[in-house]
Amino acid sequence: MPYWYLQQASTFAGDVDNLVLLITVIVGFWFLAAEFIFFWLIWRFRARDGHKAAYVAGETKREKRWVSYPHYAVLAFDILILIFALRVWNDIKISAPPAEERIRVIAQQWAWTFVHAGPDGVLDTADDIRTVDDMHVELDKTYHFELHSRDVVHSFSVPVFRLKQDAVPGRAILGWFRPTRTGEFDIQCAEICGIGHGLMPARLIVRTPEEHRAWMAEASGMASATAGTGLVARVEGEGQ
Ligand SMILES: [Cu+2]
Repeated sequence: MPYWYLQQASTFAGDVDNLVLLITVIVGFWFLAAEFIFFWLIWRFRARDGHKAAYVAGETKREKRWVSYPHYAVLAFDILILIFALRVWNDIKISAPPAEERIRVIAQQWAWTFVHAGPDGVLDTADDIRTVDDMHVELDKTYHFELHSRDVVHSFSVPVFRLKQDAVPGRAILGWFRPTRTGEFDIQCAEICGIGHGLMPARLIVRTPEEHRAWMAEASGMASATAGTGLVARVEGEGQ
């Protein structure tokens, strides 16, 4: 299943994978069963000497069972999948645990800008840290992200988090995640957003609290060193 080759790095990644596994098992079992019955019928009712072919219109109740019973089964399994899917959807997209920190994600053709709260842990203060194409977060901390787009529809996709959210111009879309594994992972725009869409990846870096603090100290130093040179002013000036 997906997690055999793709790491899980958020609290809800396992729930998404289990849902995919549930659907795969249900669909896989009935796919194999249907193929097995299909080939068995072909073999069982093959042309043989002394047997005349019958014209079956499928009009009697007994004959219609081949259609109606699978219909009932599809309905029952759909409801089962829906129950699990709504639970997972609610946990990821509808309700969110309280935020320990907020992070702003800004998409544009064709780059990602991340606004980190900085050492004080509060967004929109002087010590905010802006980066382009790399997002830095702390292990086991609940983040609320605020997703913006400066131009067209993009999609913020973080496969190891099993998180995907469209960015819509004019809207600030809220979501959450809580990293559960340190390391460097892929972020990719998952919405065709123009000719450079394929050139819109970014990196996610999850660190332990100590390493994260060290990164913040270094990044804050760099920001003040480049302040006034115009190097970062271009990105900062564009706001949300
Ligand atoms: Cu994009």
